[in-house]
Amino acid sequence: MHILVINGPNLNMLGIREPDIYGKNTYADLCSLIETKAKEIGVTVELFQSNHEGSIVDKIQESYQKADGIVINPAAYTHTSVAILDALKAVAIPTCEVHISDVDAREEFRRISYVGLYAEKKFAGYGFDGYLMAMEYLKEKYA
Ligand code: CA2
Repeated sequence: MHILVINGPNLNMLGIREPDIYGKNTYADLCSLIETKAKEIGVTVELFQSNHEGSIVDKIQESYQKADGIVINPAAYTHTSVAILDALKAVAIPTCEVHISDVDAREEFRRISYVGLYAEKKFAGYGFDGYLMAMEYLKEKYA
C-alpha cells in the first residue's frame, strides 16, 4: 500500500512559532515520525508540503492510480479550497483529513472544511499522532 501525505501552507514552519497551538516539534520531526510509522505498519509513504493551492491540486492529480490512500492536512486551505476538494473527488482515493489542533474548538471559521466533504475520516486535536492514526486507519481498511 502506498500513502501520500500532504501538508498545506505554513506547516513547514512547525516548531518555529505558535508552539502553544501546534507544539514545539518541527516539520522535519513530523516527517521522520511518519516515515517510522510507515515502516512499522508496512506501507510506503510520500511526503509533500506546499504553500501553494495549485501545487497541492497538481500533487493530488499526479497521485491518480498511484496512491492507495491520502492523508491531508490542508491547513488554511481546509476552510477555503473548493479546488482541493474537487481534486480529491476527481482522483477518488480514500482520504483522511488531519489537523494538529482541535479545529472545532477554535474560531468559528475553522469549523468549515471543504476537504471534509470528501474525506471519510477526520483526526483533529491529536497533535502529530493524528497523522499516524490516519495512516493506521487507511492501512486497516484498504491494504
Ligand atoms: O490544526 C491544524 O493542523 C491546522 O490545519 C493548521 C493550520 C490552520 O489554518 C488550520 O485551521 C488548522 C495552520 C498551520 C500553520 O502552521 C503554523 C506553524 C507554525 C507557526 C505558525 C503557523
